[in-house]
Amino acid sequence: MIRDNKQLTAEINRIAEVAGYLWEKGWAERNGGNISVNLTSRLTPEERTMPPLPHQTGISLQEPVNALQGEVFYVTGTGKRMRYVAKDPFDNGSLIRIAADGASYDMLAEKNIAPSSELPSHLLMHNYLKASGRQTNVVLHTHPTDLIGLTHCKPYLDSEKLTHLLWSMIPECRIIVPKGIGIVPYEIPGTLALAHATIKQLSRHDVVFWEKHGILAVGENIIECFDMIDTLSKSAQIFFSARAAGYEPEGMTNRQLEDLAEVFRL
Ligand code: 2HA
Ligand code: ZN
Repeated sequence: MIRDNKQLTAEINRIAEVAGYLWEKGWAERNGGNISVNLTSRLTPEERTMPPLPHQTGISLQEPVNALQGEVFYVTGTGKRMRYVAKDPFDNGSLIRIAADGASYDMLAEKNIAPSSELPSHLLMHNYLKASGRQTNVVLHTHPTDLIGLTHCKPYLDSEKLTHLLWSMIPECRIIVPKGIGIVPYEIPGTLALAHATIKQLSRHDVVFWEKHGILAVGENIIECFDMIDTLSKSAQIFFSARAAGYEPEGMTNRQLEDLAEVFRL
């Protein structure tokens, strides 16, 4: 029984915890957002080769993910709501295993819940990150109102400019999101075009803004992914609050930001 694995259950509980935060934050209207987590290292060799659900094998992927052969992921289900993932992750998501050819996957547990429409994109990102040697297990996508709001303003659709603006609102932002943010111009949700454009940004960043749609973060664990987005959102709120009060926030100076980089070895 897969739920007897304490390490796995702890990881799934963390996914549920974060799904709850996404809902509480107002970042997950209806079925907005999706999560995938590589759980392979949490499984015993026997669990890694567990039999698939009946008739749920060889589900093809649009593009192969050769760096992920045999790896097992938890993925939120298509059309499933984060507020329900929070309550019952196994009723609103599934475990899948990438086949030995890297071109298809099997459904493992526990129910036959079809994965998120963004699964092919998530897997391409996991594949890219693994092939680049990054210690990244998580891809988290969500819809934070304030950060999406910023992407509706053309002058901010510039990675350096927006990174500087958000960093300069609060010292933590510089520390918690040291690689800044990448920006992907609008693409239709769920498309591989969006995935490939995102992967380009992931070579330099852990957080990517999708114009007029949402945010994607990658990291070693899901709490760290949530924290990066939450800190960026805090910065955006400080910026908007100052603006709403009728003044332009001064922002930290370049010197102050450089001092942080030096002290925290960023
Ligand atoms: O899962 O957020 O981008 C719904 C979405 C698609
Ligand atoms: Zn989305």
